[in-house]
Amino acid sequence: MSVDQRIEQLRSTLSLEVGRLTSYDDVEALRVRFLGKKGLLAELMVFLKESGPEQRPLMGEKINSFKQEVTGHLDRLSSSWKAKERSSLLEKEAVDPTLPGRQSYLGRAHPIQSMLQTVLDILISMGFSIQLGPDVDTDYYNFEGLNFSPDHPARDMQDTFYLNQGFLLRTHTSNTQVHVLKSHAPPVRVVAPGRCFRNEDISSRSHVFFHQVEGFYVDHKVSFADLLGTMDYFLKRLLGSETKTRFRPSYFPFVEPGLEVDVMCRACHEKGCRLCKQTGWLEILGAGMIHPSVLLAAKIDPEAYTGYAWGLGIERLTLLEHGIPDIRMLTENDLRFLSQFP
Ligand code: FA5
Repeated sequence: MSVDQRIEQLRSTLSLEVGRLTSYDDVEALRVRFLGKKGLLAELMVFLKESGPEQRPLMGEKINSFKQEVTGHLDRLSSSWKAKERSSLLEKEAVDPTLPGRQSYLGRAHPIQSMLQTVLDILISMGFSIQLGPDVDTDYYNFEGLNFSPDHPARDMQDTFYLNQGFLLRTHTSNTQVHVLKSHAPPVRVVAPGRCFRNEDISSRSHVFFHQVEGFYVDHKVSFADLLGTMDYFLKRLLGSETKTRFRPSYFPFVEPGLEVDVMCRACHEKGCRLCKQTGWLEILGAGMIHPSVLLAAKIDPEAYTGYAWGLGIERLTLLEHGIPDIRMLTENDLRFLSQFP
């Protein structure tokens, strides 16, 4: 084959390949294929080597001019593809400067978190220190160590989410009492905030997921009067002295005697509403003197030590504080609702 025939062949290959180009990168790949060190044009040098001295200058000229032709052609293609790609990128990323700017919102604490912090601040100032117990725990810490025997009817008071391998989601923060009393010798004066879970019907005042703050104090000669005085002082600091509270006797297997505290419903101002079940009052905490069996299970001598404990619901306090009529509003994450809390 003569050099002219080979050049003609390469010219038609090039025009075929140009018809298949889809991008700037394709052009550059074609450039390497034709003009690269081991490219198709480099192969033409074989014709030069094999030619006699009188044909060589003419052949050199032909090869050179074909090389320039290919280079020029590829250069034009490459700049036109580059321009095409740039303009489609601009189109894709087009910004409309007439659009109004996006408003940015400052984050703020969730009302439950704010209430939790307020409660803890007061209790810390009263000499309590924070301990955390596990959300996932065993039957022993949630029930048995708190004087609930396996078939104790009071277990039904707290419907439980059971997990596998003997674990459960704690139904109250009282599990922390058992953990702490087992591992710390008295005196202990602890508050234990945390999440609780109960497999019960959701209503305007009860949810399957809520927060409690447990508090307990064990020492020589801790009395029921100490419990009442502590609760009274704490609630006055939290709610103000004008907010009415009432203490009622109640039953929990892990205290004796036990009580519950109700607060006047601020959602309806005692008129009666869905939140307070038309009673004008909302129960916010259970409390009592720690049962001797609980102390014994933690290897604390109930003859030498006594203690009190309480468990306070944070959601109910938050509802009362802001007059929110339904606990579900606290977990719906509706920004129109949440942005009302400074
Ligand atoms: C208890 O959970 C006891 N562990 C409290 C306790 C601790 C008593 C130490 C004695 C000594 P109770 O189930 O009543 O008790 O719950 C205490 C508070 O948690 C309630 O007053 C309420 O404020 C809150 N609470 C309970 N269940 C729910 C629920 N489903 N949704 C929202 N808050 C709840």
